[in-house]
Amino acid sequence: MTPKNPATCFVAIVGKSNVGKSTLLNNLMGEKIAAVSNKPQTTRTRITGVLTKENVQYVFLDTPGIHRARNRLGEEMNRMAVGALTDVNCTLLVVEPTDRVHPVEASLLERFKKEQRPVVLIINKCDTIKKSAILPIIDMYAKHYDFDALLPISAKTGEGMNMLFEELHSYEVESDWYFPSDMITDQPERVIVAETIREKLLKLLSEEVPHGIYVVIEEMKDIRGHLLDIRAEIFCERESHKHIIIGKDGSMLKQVGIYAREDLEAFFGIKVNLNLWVKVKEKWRDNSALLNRLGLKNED
Ligand SMILES: Nc1nc2c(ncn2[C@@H]2O[C@H](COP(=O)(O)OP(=O)(O)OP(=O)(O)O)[C@@H](O)[C@H]2O)c(=O)[nH]1
Ligand SMILES: [Mg+2]
Repeated sequence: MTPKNPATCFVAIVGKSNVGKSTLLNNLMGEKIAAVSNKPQTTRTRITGVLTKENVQYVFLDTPGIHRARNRLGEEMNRMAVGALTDVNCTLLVVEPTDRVHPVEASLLERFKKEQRPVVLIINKCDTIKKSAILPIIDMYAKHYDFDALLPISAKTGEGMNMLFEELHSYEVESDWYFPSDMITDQPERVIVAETIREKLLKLLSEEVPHGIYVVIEEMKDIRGHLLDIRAEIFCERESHKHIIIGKDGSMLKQVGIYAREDLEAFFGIKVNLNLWVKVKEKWRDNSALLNRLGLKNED
């Protein structure tokens, strides 16, 4: 058998907030590289997952959920999502199995029509509905766009993922790979650490507080290859939020640290020592220069 030529496949994962785009990215990768939470606006930047399988290199672009922006950060996130649509071979529009097309999806579909873009509709979270409910949802979406395929899946259980990979074959193009074959993401280690901590804050805190948080890794030292010593600063928007994040006698911060350390030890494969500090930075989500420094500004 002659070896196949190298091929690549760039895939954008887009949709409204909280539909499971990052869960899908993690499942496609077989590794957790993107933060996931039950709160909207979890993903703030474009996250690249690189998966090299036999002769094909897939480059998945997870994006922030498109939403009605209430601050500059939100505007940048929306821009980042739409920016990911340039130069991809395939677009996955991820939706939830509901009985109506959300306005965010309708407006994306209008855009796709103008561009005559090849789009695969991913109806995610199909583990939450009866099998008999899937067909009417497929019919409803099919009336709105001439999708290349409409696939019911569950990014959580993995159901339908084989079908998705089968579908992606048709978008491969013969080309040299863009990334080394052992690379899985373009996110630096410090970003992965910061995002892991932010994910735990999203998990443990209620609605308003975690959305106003960013995390900076001040120091990360590898001590003789068997201990990672990390000092992280958690910035929130108000003094009152700071108290909530720290919790009674430090209990909340301690729990954040326990959960984050667990994930980080699994990711890095060594022991992790985590020092967390909480600070206040008012109105940072409208601070353009800071957003730029934090890598939360769209560069396109
Ligand atoms: N039951 C079920 N839950 C899912 C599935 N996929 C994702 N979820 C849950 O849906 C919530 C949102 O998942 P995310 O992957 O963070 O969603 P997202 O689209 O990346 O969200 P944003 O980054 O905020 O736009 C989390 O609580 C996930 O556990 C699925 O297939 N089934
Ligand atoms: Mg996400």
